[in-house]
Amino acid sequence: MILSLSILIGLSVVVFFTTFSDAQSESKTFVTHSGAMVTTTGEILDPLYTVSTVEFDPMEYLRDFNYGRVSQLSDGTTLREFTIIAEDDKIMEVSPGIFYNVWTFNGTVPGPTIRATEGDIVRVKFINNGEKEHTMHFHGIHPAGMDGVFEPVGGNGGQFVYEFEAGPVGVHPYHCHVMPLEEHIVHGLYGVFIVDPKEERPPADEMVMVLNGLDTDFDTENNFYAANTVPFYYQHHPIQINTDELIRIYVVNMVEFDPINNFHLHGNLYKYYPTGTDLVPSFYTDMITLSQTERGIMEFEYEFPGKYLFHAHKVEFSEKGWTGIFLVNDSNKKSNQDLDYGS
Ligand SMILES: [Cu+2]
Repeated sequence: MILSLSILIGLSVVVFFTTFSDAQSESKTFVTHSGAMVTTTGEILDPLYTVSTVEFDPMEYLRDFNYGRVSQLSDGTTLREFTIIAEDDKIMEVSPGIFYNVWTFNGTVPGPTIRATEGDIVRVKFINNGEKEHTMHFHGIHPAGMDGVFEPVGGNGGQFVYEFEAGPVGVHPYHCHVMPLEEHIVHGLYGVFIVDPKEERPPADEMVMVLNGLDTDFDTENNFYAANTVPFYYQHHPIQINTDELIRIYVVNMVEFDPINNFHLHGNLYKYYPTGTDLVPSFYTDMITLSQTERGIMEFEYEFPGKYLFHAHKVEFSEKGWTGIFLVNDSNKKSNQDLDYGS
């Protein structure tokens, strides 16, 4: 197969071809827009030869929970069945003019948020329609053979069924675990797995935020950061919430290359449950720090209506996209249209 090697990153990067073979481990040399020379073994796809592009709506993803196809086993246990399809040939315009080769679970980055109750049986039919080998590695408790590490699933239709009991209670990442791991993760093969306690948490406006980075020039440094993939999305499309309503955020840090990330909320503090495994919060704070795959549950209510920022307090990350706004509507007013939230 002849690989077409070309520009992936819009007009900002010039690519010098060093190979036209399918020897994917060979280095390719780039000159970045700032003039630096970088060498990479990263995958390069030519958008002109890519059949499909990814459409991703971060607002829809935010509150979208996939509970699977539900049935009962003979002993009364709840069975939740999911089908997850991996692909690695899609292009997404992650920021205006910036086209990136995303590797996807069910067509998006992050993949779907999989949700079950502790003790349910989770059965995931995994289909690899990519070119490369991929797996699904769930964080949590399960048998070794279900760990998605030593059983790589071949591309072009390879299949594997992951089955395990959901647990422990909390919020966990899942991701591909094929080497080179950072390449498979940074291209987007990850998602969130929520295990609810049998006695449900109090009702809340629930949302998922995956903190991620995009290395669009393959130099093992991120060029963009985001909550839910699209830089600055929630700044330009504020998340509408209500005063005196419990907000619960399942937050997972999937940023590669940088050792830490963090989450700062303005005008408020939140209760924080690390990994979500305890029903009693460990912290009451406006700032948490997260290393790779660290995650937890945040809970808060706003007393006062208005616009409030949330963002990485690591300023480099917020200035490169990891920032957003909560637009808090006044629950006590019938219409919030006339409210002046400032500019
Ligand atoms: Cu993979």
